[in-house]
Amino acid sequence: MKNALITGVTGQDGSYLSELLLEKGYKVYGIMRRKSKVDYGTVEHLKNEIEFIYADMTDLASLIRALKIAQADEVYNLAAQSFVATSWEQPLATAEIDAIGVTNLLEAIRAVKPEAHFYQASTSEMFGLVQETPQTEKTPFYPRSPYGVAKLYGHWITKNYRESFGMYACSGILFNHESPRRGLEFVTRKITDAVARIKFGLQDKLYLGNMDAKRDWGYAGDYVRAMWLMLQQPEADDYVIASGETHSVRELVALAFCHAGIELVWSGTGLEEEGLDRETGKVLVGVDPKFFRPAEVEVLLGNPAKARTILGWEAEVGFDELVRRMAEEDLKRVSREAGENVGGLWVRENRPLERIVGCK
Ligand code: NDP
Ligand code: GDR
Repeated sequence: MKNALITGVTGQDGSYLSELLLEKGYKVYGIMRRKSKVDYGTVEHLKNEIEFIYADMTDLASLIRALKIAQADEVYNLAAQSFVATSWEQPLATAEIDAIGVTNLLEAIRAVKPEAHFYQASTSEMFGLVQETPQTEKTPFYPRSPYGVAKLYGHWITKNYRESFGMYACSGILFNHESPRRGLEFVTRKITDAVARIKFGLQDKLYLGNMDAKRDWGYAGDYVRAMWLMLQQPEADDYVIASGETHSVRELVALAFCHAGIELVWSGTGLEEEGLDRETGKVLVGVDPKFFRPAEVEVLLGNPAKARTILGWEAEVGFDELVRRMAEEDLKRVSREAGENVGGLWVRENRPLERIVGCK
């Protein structure tokens, strides 16, 4: 039996990765921060299967202690201040956790278990102002946020420890990946949650920032498989993990509403842009400048050819299916919260009412 240590275990990816490793027979240790109340986040359902260790990415001593307890064969560093918008509000905390934190963890591994295989959660945000499309492992970086800059440090220090000390250290350059477990602050989940709340009368309108932004969105369950595959190779290396498709925020909004049986029509431009319910004429989507970023990453599109060839990795869930899963989970949850069972249809058939056929 192998031992794995996951930082960021209570986040979206931590939960899918824990499920994968437990299924494969690993003993899973997860790093957790001390909070005012115990909060297992996305791994509440696994709280008896994961062994939790209190530690923090900014506290080297706690990471050394975690390594000593876990004696991990594989270490997955998923912990981060991961919300790009917050990185302008807390640039120093972001750097402490997302940049220096990686060195803390690498030092802890070097001191306690230097032969461990290490995974670093790098990101497409490092491409930022993109220098070529689609982006590959060889595309030059140009980060556009304090988050992207901090992650770029984490990326290079991982490569540097591989080259300097011969450590088995990999970076996965993962493009956006989402799921019904995504935090509500990220745009996909903000949208699917709002669609459900609007559908069941708990919210009037959804306000967004830059709807022209385009992202290469995939499904988190597929992406954690790639993390594991990276650590099973004979040599450590870096890989782009992406869907190879890009879609705008506006497309995602329209598709999510479609899954709730609402067809949107758009009017106006820029800050005046609105999305209206075609049937009722009610304005359901508007723009709020507070959601724009000081510097934006306009478009991302990854090429996962290297991962396909070397790791044999393929995404199983495409964009349409991803949005459908997220919308339906939120519609189910909110319908329960709203106490509205819509004649029992949600619970019985597990699908939305009056769904528009062929949502696209
Ligand atoms: P989440 O925001 O869902 O999870 C982040 C995790 O990091 C949480 O468990 C959080 O714990 C933990 N954490 C934050 N600060 C610290 C700290 N100081 N010490 C210890 N733990 C801490 O992120 P995701 O699951 O979406 O992403 C996982 C990783 O992958 C992140 O590093 C992210 O930057 C990166 N990434 C994500 C992509 C995506 O599209 N999801 C794409 C590319 C990279 P707590 O519950 O205590 O807050
Ligand atoms: P991102 O994800 O910044 O790509 O980082 P997010 O979902 O926050 O934004 C995606 C795009 O949508 C635009 N947008 C909005 N975003 C949010 N959150 N809220 C809004 O109201 C809104 N309106 C428009 C944004 O401007 C942006 O262009 C995610 C995180 O998971 C990172 O940790 C990870 O590294 C990258 O993906 C890859």
